[in-house]
Amino acid sequence: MSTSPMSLSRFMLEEERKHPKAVGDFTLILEQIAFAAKIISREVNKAGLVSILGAASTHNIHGETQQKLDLFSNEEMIKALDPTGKVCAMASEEMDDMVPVSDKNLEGRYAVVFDPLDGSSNIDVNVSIGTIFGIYKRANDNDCLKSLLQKGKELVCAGYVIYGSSTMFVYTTGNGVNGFTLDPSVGEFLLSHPNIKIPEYGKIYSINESNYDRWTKGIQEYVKFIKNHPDRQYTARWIGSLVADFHRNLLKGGVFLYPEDTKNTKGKLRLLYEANPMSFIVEQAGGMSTNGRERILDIQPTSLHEKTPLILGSKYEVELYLQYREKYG
Ligand code: AHM
Ligand code: MG
Repeated sequence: MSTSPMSLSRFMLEEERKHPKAVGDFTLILEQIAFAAKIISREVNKAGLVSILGAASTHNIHGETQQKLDLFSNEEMIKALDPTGKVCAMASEEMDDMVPVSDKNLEGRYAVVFDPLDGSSNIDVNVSIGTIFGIYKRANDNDCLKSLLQKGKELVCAGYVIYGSSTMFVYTTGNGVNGFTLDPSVGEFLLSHPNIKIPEYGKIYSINESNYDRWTKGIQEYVKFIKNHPDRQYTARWIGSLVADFHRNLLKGGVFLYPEDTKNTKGKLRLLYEANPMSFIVEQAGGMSTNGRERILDIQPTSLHEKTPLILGSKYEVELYLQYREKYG
């Protein structure tokens, strides 16, 4: 007799039972993120049909005000998390300051960071995009900002949702990485990719090569070497959505790079909403992540929207980059 598939909800509950002191707050937060993801997925999938895209505050055929999908996604995340009363602080890539939380969250024991819809340039053209999130325990004192500005290695959970040919929810609580695929017929995420491990090396390198002339010598020499690698033929893949590029490389192996250049002197990606969650996941899957000088998860954030160079993926390719960086700068 075949067993019924493991749903994300059941998986979370079974994980919670492994922690006898758990009171369910964390599971509730994660459940709510998964709920928001289903709503966002639904809107992303029908985006072309209902002309929800375009400038914010346009009207649909029912005369209702429409929003851009990234603003919509931001609101859905907040609407899902705030009512839990468990989140003392939130920060979103879409908002300049901390997300205001309602009073019932003041005692909340967790802080959440998220990029509600990453891959903005791909939203209007039907190319895979995603939601990224990270969850921290509240910092000891009452400073909410401090709870959000913790090092990535303090994350208790990180995950992403990819809205691709199917919708997938991938997350880790520091005990391996698991992926769940949304079955739209039952409206549930079902365990499809248990215990994901990134291969030791891959054949894919992902970098926006139009920045070549602005790169440092280290990155230029690295890419030249990769293209003429003595042992295997690499191929380039660049979707322009971190979630999609990362997800592919996580499953197939390889490296994703958004390094610093003369225009983006600190790279383009944000430490809190993009680099830290993905770095936590890749390390849990057996890979590596660096800014070229230090492990991403060791960086002490100083502001909500700071950027960082990001090089992450299979161990072999990331270690090789560090050698080139060391040699050429
Ligand atoms: P966004 O937060 O505005 O969506 O930008 C982040 C995205 C990443 O998903 C992607 O890796 C990168 O920007 C692509 O940048 P570029 O357009 O320079 O290739
Ligand atoms: Mg983003």
